[in-house]
Amino acid sequence: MPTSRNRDQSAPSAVSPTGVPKDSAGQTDPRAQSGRYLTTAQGLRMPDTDHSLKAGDRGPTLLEDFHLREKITHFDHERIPERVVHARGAAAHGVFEAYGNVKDVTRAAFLATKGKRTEVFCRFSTVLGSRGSADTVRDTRGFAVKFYSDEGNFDLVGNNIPVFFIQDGIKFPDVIHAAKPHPDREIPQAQSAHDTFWDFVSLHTEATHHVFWNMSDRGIPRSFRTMEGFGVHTFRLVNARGATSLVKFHWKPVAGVHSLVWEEAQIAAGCDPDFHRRDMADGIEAGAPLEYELGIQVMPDDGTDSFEGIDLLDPTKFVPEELVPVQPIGMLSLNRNPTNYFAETEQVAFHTGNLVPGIEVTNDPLMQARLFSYLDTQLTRLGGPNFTQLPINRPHCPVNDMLRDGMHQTAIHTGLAPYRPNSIDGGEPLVAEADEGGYVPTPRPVDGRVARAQPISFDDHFTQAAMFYRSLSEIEQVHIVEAFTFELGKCYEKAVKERELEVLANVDTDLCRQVADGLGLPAPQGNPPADGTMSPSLSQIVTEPGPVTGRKVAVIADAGSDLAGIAALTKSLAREGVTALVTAAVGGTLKSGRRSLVVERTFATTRSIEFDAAIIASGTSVTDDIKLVVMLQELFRHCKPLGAWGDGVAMLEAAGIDRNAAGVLVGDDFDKAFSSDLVAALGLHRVWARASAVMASAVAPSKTEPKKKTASKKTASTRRPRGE
Ligand code: HDE
Repeated sequence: MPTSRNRDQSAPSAVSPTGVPKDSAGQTDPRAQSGRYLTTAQGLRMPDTDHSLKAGDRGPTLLEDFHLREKITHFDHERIPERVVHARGAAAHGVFEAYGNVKDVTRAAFLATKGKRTEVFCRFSTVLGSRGSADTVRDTRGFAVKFYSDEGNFDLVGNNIPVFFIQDGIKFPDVIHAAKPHPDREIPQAQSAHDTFWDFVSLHTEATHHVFWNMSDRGIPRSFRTMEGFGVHTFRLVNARGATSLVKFHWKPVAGVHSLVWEEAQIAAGCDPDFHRRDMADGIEAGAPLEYELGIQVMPDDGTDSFEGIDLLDPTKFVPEELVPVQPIGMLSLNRNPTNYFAETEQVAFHTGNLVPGIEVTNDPLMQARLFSYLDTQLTRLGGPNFTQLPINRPHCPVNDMLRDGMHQTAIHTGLAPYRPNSIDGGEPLVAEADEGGYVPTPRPVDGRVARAQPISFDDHFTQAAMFYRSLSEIEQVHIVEAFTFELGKCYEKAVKERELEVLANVDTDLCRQVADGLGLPAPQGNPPADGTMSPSLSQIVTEPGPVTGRKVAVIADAGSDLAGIAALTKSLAREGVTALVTAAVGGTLKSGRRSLVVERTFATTRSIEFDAAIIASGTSVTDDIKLVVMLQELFRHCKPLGAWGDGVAMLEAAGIDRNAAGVLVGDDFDKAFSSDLVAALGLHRVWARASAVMASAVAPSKTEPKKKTASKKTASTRRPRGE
């Protein structure tokens, strides 16, 4: 029974943080700034914000200047602590639409209901660097998605790599301390190429598998759009009948999985540290959303927590797609840029414990520790326990939580009884059973002797690392050799390099020999795994052209260029979602007769890394401008398509580029065939046929001969997943 007394309380008027009264629907735009006049935080209009209040024109500043004090005090407190990991990030809003084909697997309505659209906020990040570090460093990328579902927020806080450095969360501070800059000089920023990282991973060999992914092309993604995502841990999904399955989540980018080449990544880190966030924001603004299909691998929950010999609780292992195919269950489209970086991207608070009915955790000891960490870190980062009330973190469903007070409380809670049981507030809030949407964990037996220990099944640190390396194409293997050679070459401690070579010897003899040669050290004998199973789906090199949405092409031009041809090229590329950017020696407008074209980039303001290809328009004069020559040569060296029509080819040749080389498109005129050849070349991502001839190698050429694949290797066999 509710209380019989009449309530006499009154609350402050309902206004937005900037004083906007709520509309009749009780809503305000949380972004609103109200009024046209400059005010103090108290709403007082100010005549001047350029001069402090002084005793005379040349006199000292007065303490009574409340405007000065408020302005400076607020400024002094504008920063919050950056994330201890994943500090560098960029985000976008979007929508997730469910295909509705997983009712058998989960009762989570946002996944199981066909056509159900759920708002999301997705933040991508690097792990190691500070908030202002470069986007293109070699690192794992965070891929964190907050689903604002009708049943509460579900956060899938994943990475672009399916495995992790450690098996038990208690090692997280160790791996991060080792990977962060050295504590004495805080060098190097945002990279793993230093002694403490390799010291740790060479001693802690369960990191080997993740290290191989980091040293592969996955460590330097081309863009967020072309990045795969993984939930990493095994989740337990529950359907409406209470039946459970063990599940791995995958994000498959519609644009394919593509990477930078190392030199490009290094140049971008200097020329455009915002390379990835700019690409995402520009793409969304240009109407090309980033799209990913959500998929699941479903394994039986038979009480063993393992599948075909793979321990599903060991986050250093993945389940090959050849063994359990990824079943697509919905589409994510990131289609809106945030309005304010701090309010949204910086203040968003992910938490692996944000779960909804139908999605549960497993005993993976890494996952278990994460369940503690995320809530804990937000208390420091966001200054108190009420961060869930921030607009970016608020659930989009009713909240009645009995949590009260605390720093920065913005809710004005009504009622007298934030406790249960109560009669004063009519017994509310009520608790919900499973059929009322309550989160009722599936009963699972827990039994065991208390110990700081791990199962024997966690002991194999090399088999999957070897499978990963072996499954890649030759060019991708060369990249791994070069990455190890570079990173270990940056270490000062010989003992660290030698110990990591011993680790490599236990993965692949040939790889170890090549890296040892590059370091000028002897290659140790190891004991690489005998099992030769391959997982071809791990290779990201495509042989058929894929989508080209979001790609950029430089069109090199000057006042004498074929402007009609450029306009036609721009139009035909735009139809494919590709942006053509007119690039010339100086800015302004190129004019010819009645036609004019705006110059969007100049040789001084751009660099090759911005483009996926470059085309020289007919009529463009040959120049020895070193900036253009370097740009064309870099594009060629980074295996990107180049081309020219008409006499534009002369500029290519002046830059030393052979018109007959692979991936160089030459036409008499700009026509349809030229455009479709270019789109096809872009769709292949790189002209790998050029690679061995042009790429700077970290290892002496005679020693880079990649290992030939033997045809007799097994492929992990295909199993039909449950719930298909
Ligand atoms: Fe995180 N991680 N993590 N992590 N993590 C954080 O939370 C932590 C782990 C991941 O865009 C922090 O809000 C521990 C695995 C992403 O805001 C912190 C352990 C995976 C993000 C934290 C792990 C991740 C974080 C820092 C071992 C991949 C960025 C700030 C038990 C599946 C989310 C914050 C964003 C962020 C702790 C392991 C991914 C400190 C203790 C495994 C994508 O709470």
